[in-house]
Amino acid sequence: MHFEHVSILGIAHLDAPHRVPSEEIEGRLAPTLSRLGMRPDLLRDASGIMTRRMWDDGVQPSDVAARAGELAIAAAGIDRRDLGILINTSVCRDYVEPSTACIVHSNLGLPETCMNFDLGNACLAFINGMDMVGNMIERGQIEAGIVTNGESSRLPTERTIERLLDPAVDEETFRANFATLTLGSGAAAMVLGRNDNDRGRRFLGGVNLAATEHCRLCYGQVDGMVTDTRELLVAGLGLAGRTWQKAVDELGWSAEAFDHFVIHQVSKTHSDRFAEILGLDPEKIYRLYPEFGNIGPAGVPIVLSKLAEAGSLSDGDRIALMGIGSGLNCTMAEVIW
Ligand code: MYA
Repeated sequence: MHFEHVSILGIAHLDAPHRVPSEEIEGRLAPTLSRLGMRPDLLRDASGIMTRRMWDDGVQPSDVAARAGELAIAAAGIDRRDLGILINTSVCRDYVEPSTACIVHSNLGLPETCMNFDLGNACLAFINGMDMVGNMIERGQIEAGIVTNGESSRLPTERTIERLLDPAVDEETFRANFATLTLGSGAAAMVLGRNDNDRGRRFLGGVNLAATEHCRLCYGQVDGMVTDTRELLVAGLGLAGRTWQKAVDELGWSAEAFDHFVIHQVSKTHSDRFAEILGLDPEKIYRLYPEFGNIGPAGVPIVLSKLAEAGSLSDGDRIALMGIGSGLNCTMAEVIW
């Protein structure tokens, strides 16, 4: 898909206030790490994640998604009555029903004409949401829309630590639960609209591929995630490589042509291997995971927002948004700043 009429009008993120260092988690898990003969600094050393953030106890995904939404609407400088759709893309939800989107919609005081729903696709959902809003703008169905996300890793992290402290836990169980300890919390939102009169930053859309034969490599519930980390890394890198090739073939992409690669943030190993396999300049990849961990679908928009906030983006910069979600699904899309 190549959009001609879609712009990012406003983007914003929120960092959760509480820093939870990996060292603290390793300290709590010391009896298990020692009993299983694992290094005391395993989490920091293997994943490259030094700390992650958490919200106050009791904060709901909709609370922080709406706060990020409010900031993105302000940044876009539009009247919220012009928003034709809100898509909430969090993995975390307030309830099974109603949708988190409708609570965000209510918190933001959006009009009755603004359609709203949740879109779930693991860590890929935010970019999928951008695509859906982009499609509706491109065909003239709406003038503008908003994608929101609020993730809270407090419950799965706490429950996983509690479970792993059970003296009956063996190495296999520990390894299957390890990825849960890499999760972090955060929120992001983006307003997209028609780019008439050269408003905003252009969102061009991109390419997608699925590899659903790997749908059971990483599965989560509200209180924890079970992951085959080795197989997921191998299958994820394979899918990312094929998706990149599709972008090369269909969109004429080349590694040299881009100024920034905004990638899904999982761990040091994933980022290093991803850059190596695709031949990307590692200097063009902003690394969120060391300080914030894996914030799921919020990771890509948070990095884009942080780059913009830091003044690291110049007019005309070509930015690749590269997402991959458990399932597995992969999207690579382009923004021209
Ligand atoms: S799902 C979220 C998935 N998240 C993770 O898997 C994060 C955690 N994983 C990692 O950090 C790496 O995969 C690890 C392996 C470090 C696990 N439990 O050389 P190694 C030890 C405990 O074999 P690597 C999502 O986001 C091992 O014993 N310890 O490891 C959606 C050794 O220790 P020692 C473990 O292969 C989909 C050390 O680590 C475990 O380099 C994402 C190193 O061992 C374990 N399970 O990394 C798809 N495993 O030295 C991914 C190993 O003491 C896509 N160890 O013996 C990838 C592309 C990303 C960008 C894409 C953009 C499009």
